[in-house]
Amino acid sequence: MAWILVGLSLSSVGWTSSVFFTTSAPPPDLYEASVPELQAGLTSGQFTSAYFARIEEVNLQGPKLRAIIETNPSALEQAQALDFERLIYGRRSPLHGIPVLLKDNIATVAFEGMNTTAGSYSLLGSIFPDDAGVVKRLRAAGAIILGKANLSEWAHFRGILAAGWSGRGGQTTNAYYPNADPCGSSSGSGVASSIGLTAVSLGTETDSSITCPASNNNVVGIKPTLGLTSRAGVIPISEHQDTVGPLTRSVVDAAIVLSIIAGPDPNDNYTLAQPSPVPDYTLALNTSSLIGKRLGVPRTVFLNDTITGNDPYVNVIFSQALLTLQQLGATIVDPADLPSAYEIVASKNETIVADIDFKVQINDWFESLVENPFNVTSLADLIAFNDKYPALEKPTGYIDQSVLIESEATTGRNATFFEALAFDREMGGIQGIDAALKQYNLDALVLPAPGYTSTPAVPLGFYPDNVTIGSAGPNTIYPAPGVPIGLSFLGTAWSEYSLIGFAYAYEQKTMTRLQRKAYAAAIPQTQLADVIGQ
Ligand SMILES: *[C@@H]1O[C@H](CO)[C@@H](O)[C@H](O)[C@H]1NC(C)=O
Ligand SMILES: *[C@@H]1O[C@H](CO)[C@@H](O)[C@H](O)[C@H]1NC(C)=O
Ligand SMILES: *[C@@H]1O[C@H](CO)[C@@H](O)[C@H](O)[C@H]1NC(C)=O
Ligand SMILES: *[C@@H]1O[C@H](CO)[C@@H](O)[C@H](O)[C@H]1NC(C)=O
Ligand SMILES: *[C@@H]1O[C@H](CO)[C@@H](O)[C@H](O)[C@H]1NC(C)=O
Ligand SMILES: *[C@@H]1O[C@H](CO)[C@@H](O)[C@H](O)[C@H]1NC(C)=O
Ligand SMILES: *[C@@H]1O[C@H](CO)[C@@H](O)[C@H](O)[C@H]1NC(C)=O
Ligand SMILES: *[C@@H]1O[C@H](CO)[C@@H](O)[C@H](O)[C@H]1NC(C)=O
Ligand SMILES: CC(=O)N[C@H]1CO[C@H](CO)[C@@H](O)[C@@H]1O
Repeated sequence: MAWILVGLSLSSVGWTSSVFFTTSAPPPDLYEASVPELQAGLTSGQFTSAYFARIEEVNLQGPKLRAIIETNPSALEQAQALDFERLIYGRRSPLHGIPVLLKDNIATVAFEGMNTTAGSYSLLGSIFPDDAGVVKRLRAAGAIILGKANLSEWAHFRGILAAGWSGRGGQTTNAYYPNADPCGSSSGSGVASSIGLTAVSLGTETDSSITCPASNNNVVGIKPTLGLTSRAGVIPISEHQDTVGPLTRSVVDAAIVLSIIAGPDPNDNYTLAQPSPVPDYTLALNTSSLIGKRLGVPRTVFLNDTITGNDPYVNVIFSQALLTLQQLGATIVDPADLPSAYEIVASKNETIVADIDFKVQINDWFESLVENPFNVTSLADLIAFNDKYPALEKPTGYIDQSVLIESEATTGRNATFFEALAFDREMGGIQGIDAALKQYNLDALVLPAPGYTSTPAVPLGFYPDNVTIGSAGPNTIYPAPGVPIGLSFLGTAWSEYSLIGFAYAYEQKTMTRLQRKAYAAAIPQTQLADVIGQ
C-alpha cells in the first residue's frame, strides 16, 4: 500500500529495523513502557510488530478482551519509513514512530485500510474524506496509527446498553478481573493502554467517556476543555460537549500526547478561541506542583454514595488520597461545595441538548461521506438498519436503541434547546466549578473518578478482594476485586497545565498503577526481545 509521509516523500524503503536497538539497556516491559522509554533506542518497526502480537494474544483469544476493532494494515510500512526518516533527519517530535490507537469514532483516511464506524455495522465500508484534525496533528508529529479501539457503540448514544459493547467489536472487558466493566465509551482505548496493547491511545468524551474508562482501567485520562482539541472528523454526539483526549499509562505520556493533539483547527471553529500558543504540557511535570496549592472537595452530592451509587470503599480510599495530597503540600478545603450541586444532578437539560444536537450532527456526518455502502443517510435510516439486521446490531442483551429514537423525535435547535444550553453553562460553570473555585479561592477541585466527574484522572487504587460484586450488563460486572479506581482533578477552562502538574505530583508520590496488575491471562506475553531480529 502506498504511503505518503507528511513533509517528505519516501515510499518503500528496505530498512532493517534492528539498527536502532542498543544492547546497553534491556528493552522496557511493554506492559508499562512509556513514550520516552520507547523513544530511547528502539525502532518503530519493532514495537509496532510487538504490539500487534500482543493484541493477537488477548483480543479474540485467551481472555477475549475485545479492546480493538481493527489494526492498521499500513502501520509496519509507515514504521519503516519513519525509522528511516529519523535516522537521516532526526525526530519530528516526542511521538515520532510511536504507535497510537484511536477510538473507532475518530476518522482516518480510507486508503490506509481502516474503517471509521463508531462500532456500528451501518458505517462499515463508508468513507469519510479526510483524517480527523487530531490525526493530522499526530501524523505531522510522526506518530503511527496502530488501529481502532472498540467503544460503546455511537459513543454510548444508542440506548441503555452495557458500556464497551458495539455491534462490530462485541463486548470489551476489563483486564483487571474477568468480565469486569471497562466503563465507556472509550472502553477499548482504556483497556488497550492498561496492559500495553499500544503505546498510547485517544478517546473521546461527551460526558465521562474518557475519565470513567481511565478510572476503571488504571490509566491516566485527560478530558480537555472543549475547544482545546479539534473534533473535526470525529463522529459526533454534540458539538457543545464532545472532546478528544489521551488515555495513557502515565501522566508524562498524557502530557506528551495532549501537547501534540491540542491546537486550533479551521475545521472546528470552537478551537479558534483557545489561548495561544498551546503550552508544552510536559513543562508542567514537576513533583513540587502541589506545594501551596488549595484543593477543594465538593462533598455535597458528589461524595454522597446514595446519590453517586458508589461502593463505600471509594470514599475510604479517597480519604487516604486527601492525606497524601496534604503531605505533598496542598491545603485541602473540605467541604467546598458547588452552589449548583443538586441542580446538576437533577437536570435533564444535558439530555435535551444532546438529543437535538445528535440528530443534526449525525445527519451532517452521513452527508459528508463520500462512500456509504449501506445507504444509511439519516438517523431514521440508522434506526431502521438496526431493526433490519438484528443478528449484527441487536444480539441478545444488546437490543436497546431508545436514545436514537428519542433523538430522532426532535425537530432541531429551538428555544428550549438554547435555554437548556444556557442552563447547562450556568450550572456547570458559573454557578458550578467556577463558583466553588472563586468562593474558596481554590486552584482545583478533587474527587474520586467514579461518580460524576470529568477531567484528568490518575490511578487511585483498586477494589479489595472482598468487594461486593455487582452487575454492569448482561455479560459484565462492577465493582469487582482488583478493579481500579481513579482520582480526578477538576479545574476551570484552560487549566490543563496546572491539573497535569497536580496529577503528576500525586502519581509520582503514590505510584499506584503497578501496585496491582491485570489478571494473569489478560497480560500479553510478547516482549520486544521476541520481535528483535525477526
Ligand atoms: C473496512 O472493513 C472491511 C471489512 O473488514 C474491509 O474489507 C475494508 O477494507 C475496511 N476498510 C475500508 C476503508 O472499508
Ligand atoms: C462555527 O461555524 C458555524 C458555521 O460553520 C457557525 O454557525 C458557528 O456559530 C461558529 N461557531 C463559533 C464558535 O464560531
Ligand atoms: C518545580 O516547582 C518548584 C516549586 O514551584 C520550583 O521551585 C522548581 O523550580 C520547579 N522545578 C522545575 C524543574 O521547574
Ligand atoms: C445523601 O443523599 C441523600 C439522598 O438525597 C440524602 O437523603 C442524604 O441526606 C445525603 N447525605 C448527606 C450526608 O448529605
Ligand atoms: C432546564 O433549564 C431550565 C432553565 O432554562 C430550568 O428551568 C429547568 O428546570 C431545566 N430543566 C430540567 C428538566 O432540568
Ligand atoms: C445502496 O444504493 C445503491 C445505489 O442505489 C445500490 O446499488 C445498493 O445495492 C444499495 N445498498 C444496499 C446495502 O442496500
Ligand atoms: C424543542 O424541541 C424539543 C425536543 O423535540 C421539545 O421537547 C420542545 O418542546 C421544543 N420546544 C419548543 C419551544 O418548541
Ligand atoms: C473487606 O476486608 C477488609 C480487610 O481487608 C475489611 O476491613 C472490610 O470490612 C471487608 N469488607 C467487607 C465488605 O467484608
Ligand atoms: C483486531 C481484531 O481482533 N478485530 C476483531 C474485532 O472483533 C470483530 C468481531 O469479533 C472481529 O471480526 C475482528 O477481527
